[in-house]
Amino acid sequence: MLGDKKVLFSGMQATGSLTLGNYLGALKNWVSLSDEYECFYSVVDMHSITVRQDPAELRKRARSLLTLYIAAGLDPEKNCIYYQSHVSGHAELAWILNCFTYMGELNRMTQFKDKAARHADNINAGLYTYPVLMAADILLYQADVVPVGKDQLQHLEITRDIAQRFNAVYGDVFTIPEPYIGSVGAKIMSLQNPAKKMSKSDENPNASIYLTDDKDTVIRKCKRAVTDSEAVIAYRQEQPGIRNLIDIYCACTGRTPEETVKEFAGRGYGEFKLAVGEAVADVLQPLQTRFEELSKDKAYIDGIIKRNAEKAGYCAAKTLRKVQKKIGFPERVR
Ligand code: ATP
Ligand code: LTN
Repeated sequence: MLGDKKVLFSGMQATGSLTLGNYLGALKNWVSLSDEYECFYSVVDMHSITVRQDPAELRKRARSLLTLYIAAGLDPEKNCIYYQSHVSGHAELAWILNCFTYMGELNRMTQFKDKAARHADNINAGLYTYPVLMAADILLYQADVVPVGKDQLQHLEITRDIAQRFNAVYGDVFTIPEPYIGSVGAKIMSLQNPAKKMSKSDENPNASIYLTDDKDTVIRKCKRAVTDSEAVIAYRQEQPGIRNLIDIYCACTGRTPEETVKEFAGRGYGEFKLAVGEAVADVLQPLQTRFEELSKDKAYIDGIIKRNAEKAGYCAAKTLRKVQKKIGFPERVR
């Protein structure tokens, strides 16, 4: 608890352009939860360097992502929006938690196995201990709840295990966090292969809708989406392409799958795909306008970066001091 509110922590990596999957699966839920909790939303740039990055590009993307958090509707006066690398407590706590994490646990992480296979020339120790840094992010702020997409559940599980192990030795130091998975948009699939999740690192640009895509591009991508030859708009497992488009349509319009199936009964795929494209473009357009406006206001964004890094740093230091004391590091002499 911070004040009378429970604490929420989440973050996104500044790698690649954000997709509609990132927005519907994560960012949109963040906005809807932001009144209820004391929120920390981090741009996790320290996680990004587990794969090679171009420095100028990383800096640019990190700033765009932070701006996008605000453009999506997170009020930076009420939510602590900051860069992970500006708060040294993340790295300090991660080191301590490394000493409470077993290699056997890390060996089981599916994201590590996937990324190691994709970056076989750079399987570094950071990629391996990535989940420990993520645990440090969450535990540093004593978060009660962590909104993520389904693919991050395994990392939440290891965070809970590390926290419980630590608490068992030193008493109630860490709050045990719960994951929060939104009901709609939890897993948006690729438009070119509905068996795969929509991902910002997909090589095929037609597979993902990017948050920066203009209306014509969005409609073109929806029209090209892989479907089937059933020629009926139904919400069922056997039609994964259409099902995914229905999920997208519902997440963008607030309608239910049943209402959508009724609305498009007897109509063709072409017409439905156009409606999906228009619904997506209607959601993205205000976000893009706000992003453009905010990007021009350098002083405003700089102020937020500075103030929020201080606020996050203050909260992080409180937990870190407590942990350092518990494990027996010497007290500072003032
Ligand atoms: P990458 O392809 O680089 O691994 P990604 O697109 O999977 O990236 P992340 O940065 O790993 O994105 O995820 C940011 C957040 O967005 C996470 O909470 C994740 O669960 C969520 N997310 C990512 N892709 C989807 C998707 N297709 N549907 C729903 N949520 C998603
Ligand atoms: N691993 C996450 C990003 C992330 C995160 C976190 C999410 C890093 N630290 C803490 C929630 C809480 C990802 O790739 N989506």
